[in-house]
Amino acid sequence: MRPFIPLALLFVIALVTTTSAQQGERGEEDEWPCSPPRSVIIVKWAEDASKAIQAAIDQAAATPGPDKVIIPHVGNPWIASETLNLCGELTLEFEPGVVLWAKQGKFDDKNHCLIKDEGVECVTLRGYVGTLRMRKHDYMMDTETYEPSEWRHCVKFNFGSEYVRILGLTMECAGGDGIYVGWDTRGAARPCRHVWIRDVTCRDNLRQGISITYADGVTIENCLLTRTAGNNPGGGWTLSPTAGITRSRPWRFASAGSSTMRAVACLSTWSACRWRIREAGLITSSP
Ligand SMILES: [Ca+2]
Repeated sequence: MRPFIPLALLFVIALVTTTSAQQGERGEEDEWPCSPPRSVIIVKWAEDASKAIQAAIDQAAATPGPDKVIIPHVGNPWIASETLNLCGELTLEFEPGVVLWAKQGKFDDKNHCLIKDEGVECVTLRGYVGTLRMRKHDYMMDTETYEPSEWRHCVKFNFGSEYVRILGLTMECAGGDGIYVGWDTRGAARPCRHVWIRDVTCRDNLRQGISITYADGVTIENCLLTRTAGNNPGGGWTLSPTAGITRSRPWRFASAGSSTMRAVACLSTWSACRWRIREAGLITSSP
């Protein structure tokens, strides 16, 4: 005789299981050691968005404790003429509808990125319905103005930053990757540690949606990587190499193969792939 389990009890079991799963999925957030912002700085609109936003970030850096800098939605794109340098203990919040757009004719150096780190801790870039946009097609077509390159990323972390979150933003038309996390090029080979990338869309970027070449503890969840084209490998994402990585869960597109390059191949077409991946351990390649 089969044991009788009341429907209500089944519901409770299902609820507990779901809650446990959600807690497991968000478990790393429990490890987030950073304090919430104590003060808020709202950026004032300016023709040169870079100077206005950088001034707010510098103000946050000069203020003891964690701060939030808010870029408000003003109805027009914020036009950036140069790279924004992040400070520590910073939440950079893009209000819904905000577009930060690289100015035409700027970012001409092959390594110019829209946003980069300086080896800091406790940084959150948050922008649900917020967009970081570069000018990939200009970079490809106008080689007199723009030095040919595959390194003009929307967001670059490669100076050993720790506790980094990128949430909800769309990265598009980068002259490189939407997001790059890699080597500290200043000599000390320090990986970025504890990086969360969640609810991000990378669209129409030149080289990759996301590249992780050197990091320790990366969580990537619920991202949409699509329409990467223009420079090899031209995929959704790459981790290089995969040796030594401990996976806490299967890749969602495991049917495409378990190697990174197969994963890249899966995402290298015009088709969009939604996926979730969690990685723990050192992700590295030769410098
Ligand atoms: Ca501060």
